[in-house]
Amino acid sequence: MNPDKTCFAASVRKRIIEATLHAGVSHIGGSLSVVEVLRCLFNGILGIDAKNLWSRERDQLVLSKGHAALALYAVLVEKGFLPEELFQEYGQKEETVMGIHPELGIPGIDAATGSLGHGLPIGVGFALSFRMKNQPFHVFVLAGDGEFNEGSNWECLPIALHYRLDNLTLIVDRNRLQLSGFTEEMHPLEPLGEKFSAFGWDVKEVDGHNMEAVGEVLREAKNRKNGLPLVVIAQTVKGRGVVEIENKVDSHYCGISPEVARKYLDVSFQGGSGVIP
Ligand SMILES: Cc1ncc(C[n+]2csc(CCOP(=O)(O)OP(=O)(O)O)c2C)c(N)n1
Repeated sequence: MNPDKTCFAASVRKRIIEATLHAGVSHIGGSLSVVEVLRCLFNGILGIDAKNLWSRERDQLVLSKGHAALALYAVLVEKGFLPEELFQEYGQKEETVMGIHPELGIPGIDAATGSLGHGLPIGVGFALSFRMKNQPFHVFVLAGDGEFNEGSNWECLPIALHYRLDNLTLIVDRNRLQLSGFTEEMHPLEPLGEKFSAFGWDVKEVDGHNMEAVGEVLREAKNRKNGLPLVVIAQTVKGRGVVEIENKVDSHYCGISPEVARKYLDVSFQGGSGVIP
């Protein structure tokens, strides 16, 4: 293991594709859409390193869209936080902690998620606890846009404002798709930013695949002291990087053929260059 090494979006994408190929099926679409956000969080935003990996006394990340666990595992293994042998168990073993959804007990996983609509409530609790204990840590919650079908998410918004939780940042992966269709056709969310604003939250929008822009907005998020919780709406593409499934409903939970996988896995890349963005 080489703890705390830089991870690159291209290598994370390759791992997601390879693991999907071997497992036969995964939540590949929603995993590929959050690669840049996770990569930025783990490269210099989250105060997490090999020494405090298991600690609650550090910034916390709640992957509320728990079905995208494969993306998080891929980042953790690239960072050297998750052992390679454990990662290789994904989709290969009945008895493994490398499940479809993240569980406590896996290095770098701060909350067990998978049942949608619970990550933000957990994140509000973490942030409130840091505030009450006067601890300087920040909480990031990464949620899907389809997750805003869940009333529990909306119930949290006034609570976070009431407690002035500027140590809380919600990132919404706005890929405009949910399990079986486009959000605006199934459960319309727009104008999403205005809805968060109406709850008194600060709102920012960013191109969720532009690493520099994402890094900047998340760095600023961590340094805020204005008493307002923040939502970052990250405009993304479901399945990003694998053109065969990009922006397709079926990308939610599917396999990848060896031919398609080979197209992406065979390219030689160094540090993020190559065909896979
Ligand atoms: C409470 C709950 N209801 C239903 C599901 C099944 N489910 C898994 S993913 C998903 C769609 C989520 O959409 P979104 O949050 O937009 O995820 P993305 O499209 O980014 O993968 C659903 C309904 C679940 N995990 N939890």
